[in-house]
Amino acid sequence: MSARLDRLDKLLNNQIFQLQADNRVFRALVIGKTGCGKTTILEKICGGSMKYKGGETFKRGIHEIERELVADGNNRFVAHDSQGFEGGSTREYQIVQEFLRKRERMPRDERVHVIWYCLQASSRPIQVAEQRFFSEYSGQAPVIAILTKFDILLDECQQEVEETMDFDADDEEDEDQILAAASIIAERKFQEGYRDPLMAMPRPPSAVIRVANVNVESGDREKSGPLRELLDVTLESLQKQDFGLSILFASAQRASSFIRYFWELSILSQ
Ligand SMILES: Nc1nc2c(ncn2[C@@H]2O[C@H](COP(=O)(O)OP(=O)(O)O)[C@@H](O)[C@H]2O)c(=O)[nH]1
Ligand SMILES: [Mg+2]
Repeated sequence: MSARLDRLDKLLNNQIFQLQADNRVFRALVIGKTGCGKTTILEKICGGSMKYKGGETFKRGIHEIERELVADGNNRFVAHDSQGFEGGSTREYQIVQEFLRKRERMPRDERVHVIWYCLQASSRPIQVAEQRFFSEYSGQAPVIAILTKFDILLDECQQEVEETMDFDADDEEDEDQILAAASIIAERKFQEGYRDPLMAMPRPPSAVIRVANVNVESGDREKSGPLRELLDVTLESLQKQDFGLSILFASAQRASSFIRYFWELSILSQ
């Protein structure tokens, strides 16, 4: 299986890809507070550690958001990073708005093709920053809201269950029940605390998803595990807008080779 995948990989990389999308770049803006897991997601999606393009020679005085992040060996997926609107920071908010407006007037490859808005899972409700962004955003790029570190929320729920219910955490059967109860509570927190309120905003995201254990190495060739839903909803929202963009995303990402093959082959059969 793996050898066949490798052959297909080479074939697609060397031929089809160059025919279909030579030199085209997929561009994402990732918004979220420092430490919420943005870089970890990007590294999985882009297939390597993220570095600023142009490195040290980059012009001074240009805001961080303008700097292009790419993974080693993959120039096709370019990311921009915003630290989010901590405490409702108006300045960063304006910088993001201006960046998006400016990019919309630029040539195809310079535009932002998707926005991943990251929020770390916690017991806190959505903040002023999110309320503002999802009330006012009117750009072209689809926005996916991502609740990060869902595993931590699940752990917290598990502790809650252990403390409040009459279970013995050392008993295997009880352990299964604790986990089942904790999953239900965590899922409800996700839906009622994040998904429903965000989807009820005046300018709701295309989708609200959660990701867990993105930082855990799976050792699996198909690395997409924790990010499968992110890949799926991103592809789906892009496809609604512009089929070519969804192909571009599928071939620029490095988290799932299956998705890459499937979408690249779909362009051949058009
Ligand atoms: N528990 C947990 N930790 C994560 C997850 N994703 C990232 N982290 C950790 O959170 C920390 C900050 O992640 P990073 O990607 O650098 O955040 P950034 O500042 O938003 O770019 C790192 O120590 C990561 O290993 C996750 O899904 N679950
Ligand atoms: Mg980072």
